[in-house]
Amino acid sequence: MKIEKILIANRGEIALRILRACRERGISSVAVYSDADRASLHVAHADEAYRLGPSPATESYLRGDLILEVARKSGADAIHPGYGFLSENADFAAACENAGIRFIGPSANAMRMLGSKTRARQTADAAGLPRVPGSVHALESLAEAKQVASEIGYPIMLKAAAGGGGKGMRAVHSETDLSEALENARSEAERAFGSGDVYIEKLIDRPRHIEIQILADQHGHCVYLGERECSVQRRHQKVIEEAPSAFVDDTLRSRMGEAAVRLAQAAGYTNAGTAEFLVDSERNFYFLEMNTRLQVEHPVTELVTGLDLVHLQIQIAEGRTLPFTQQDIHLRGHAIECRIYAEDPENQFFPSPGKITRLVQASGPGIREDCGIYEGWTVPLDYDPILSKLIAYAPTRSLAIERMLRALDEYHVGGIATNVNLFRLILRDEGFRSAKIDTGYLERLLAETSLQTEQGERDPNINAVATIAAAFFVMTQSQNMIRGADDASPASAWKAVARKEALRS
Ligand code: MV4
Repeated sequence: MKIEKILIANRGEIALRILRACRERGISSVAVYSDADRASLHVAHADEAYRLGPSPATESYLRGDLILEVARKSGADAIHPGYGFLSENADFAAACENAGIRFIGPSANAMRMLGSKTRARQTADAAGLPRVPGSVHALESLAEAKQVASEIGYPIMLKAAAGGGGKGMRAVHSETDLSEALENARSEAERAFGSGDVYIEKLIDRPRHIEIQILADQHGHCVYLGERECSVQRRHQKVIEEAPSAFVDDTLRSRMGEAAVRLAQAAGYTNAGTAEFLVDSERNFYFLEMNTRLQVEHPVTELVTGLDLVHLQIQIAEGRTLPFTQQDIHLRGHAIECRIYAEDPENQFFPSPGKITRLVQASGPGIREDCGIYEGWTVPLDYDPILSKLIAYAPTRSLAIERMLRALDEYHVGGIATNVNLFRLILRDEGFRSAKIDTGYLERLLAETSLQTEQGERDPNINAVATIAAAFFVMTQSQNMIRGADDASPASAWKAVARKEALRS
C-alpha cells in the first residue's frame, strides 16, 4: 500500500523536515496553514497548501475536522501529525482511520493504552518494566494518599494523571504538607487538563532524563535505536539533547532498550515512539511515560544510527517490514542538538516575536540545521517559539561540543532575541563538559551566573546595572546605525559571561 500523497498537519521546522522526506520518496505533499503562517516556509515548500483558519491553534492546527476535510479535498492518503498539536490525540488518529486516511503514527488503541500516565503505568506493570514506585490509579481520598505515601516513604511527588510538562506536579516532603499539596495539585490539574486526577510517585533525587527511541512495524518487529540524554532543561522545556548519553554504558543501554521494546509490544504499538525514563545516580532506571509521536530531538538519533526516522515512519505506515533487526543497529559518534528559541534569556526568557531582519546560518563539517525560518519572516506569537534546531555530529562528545561552539559562532539571528548565547554558556561550562548533568543542572547554572532576574532573586544593584545597560544599548544602537548593522547586542551580558568562561578554561 504505497502512500502517494501526505498531508502534513503541522508547521515550522518539523513540517519542513517531513516535506523533505516526502520529496526524497517521490510522495506529493500537502501543507496546511493558519493566517499567521501564510508566508511561512512550509507553505512555500509544499506541492499544495490550504488555509485552515485564523491564527490561534484552536482555530487552525488543532481543528481535526478541517484537516480531514483538506485531506479529502486534496486526495491525500495519509496524514503526518509531526509533534505537538494533534500528534498524540487518539480521537484524531481514530477519525483518520475511520475516514480511510492513514495516520502516520500508532493506532488510536495503542495511544490510549499509553495516553494517561496512570494507564501507562498499568501497561508498564503488565510488561514488567521498572517504574517509579507509587500508585497506578487516581487517588480517591486524602486517606488513600496518606496510606500510599507512608508505604513508599517521603519525599513523594504528586502528579496529574493527564499531565505532562510538569504541570500539576508537586513535591511533598512530609505528611503535614500532603493535604494542601493534594488540593493544589488537583485544582491545577483540573484547570490545565480538565481532569483533577492525581496520583503518587516516590520522588527521585536529582534524576537524569534519558529516553529510548523505538520503531515498531505492523508485523510484530520492534527495535530500539539507543537513548537520548535530555537532562538539560529549563522549566520542563528541553534546551539541549544528545545521543548517546555519556552516563549510559552498553549494559544499561540494552536493559533500557529491551524494557522499551517490551512496553511497545504490550501496548500493540506501531511506528516511532519514545519511552521516557528517570535514571538515578546509581543507574537505576524508572519508566516515566511514553511519547507516541516523532520527537523534536529525533535528529540526534538519526545522526548516530545513520537512519532516517521519517522515511521509516512512512515505510511502517505503508505496511512494510522493518528493513533491519536489532543486531544491525550500531551507534557511531556523538550528536548534540541546540533548540534555538525566540526568547530572551536576559529578560526572564520572555518570548521575543517579531521580524527576522538578518539570518546567517551555520554549515560545514558535521553540522545539520533543521530550520523553519528565513530572513524577512516575522515570528508569530501564537505558537511554540522554536525557530530552528542546530545539530552537531562528530566522532566523540568533546569534538561534537567544539563543533557546536564553532557553528554557534557562525550563526546569527538579527531583529529578535534568541537563546543562542545561552548555548555558549552551557557548552563552555565545566559541569556540562564533564557530563555532570541532571534535571536540575541548568537552573543551578543560571542561578550561579547571577543573570537570573527572577522575582525575589534580584541583584540589589539591579537599577544601577539597568541604567548603565540602557546607556550602553543606546550607544551601541547608534554605532550599529553608522555601521549599517541591525544587531543591537554586540556585547550582551550573556556573551560577556561566555567570554569570561572561555578565559577560565
Ligand atoms: C519526577 C522527578 C522526580 N521524581 N518524578 C518533570 C516533568 C515530567 N516529565 C516528569 N518530571 C519529573 N518527574 C519523580 N518521581 C523529577 C522530574 C523533573 C524533571 C524530569 C525530567 C526532566 C526535567 C525535570 C526537571 C525537574 C523535575
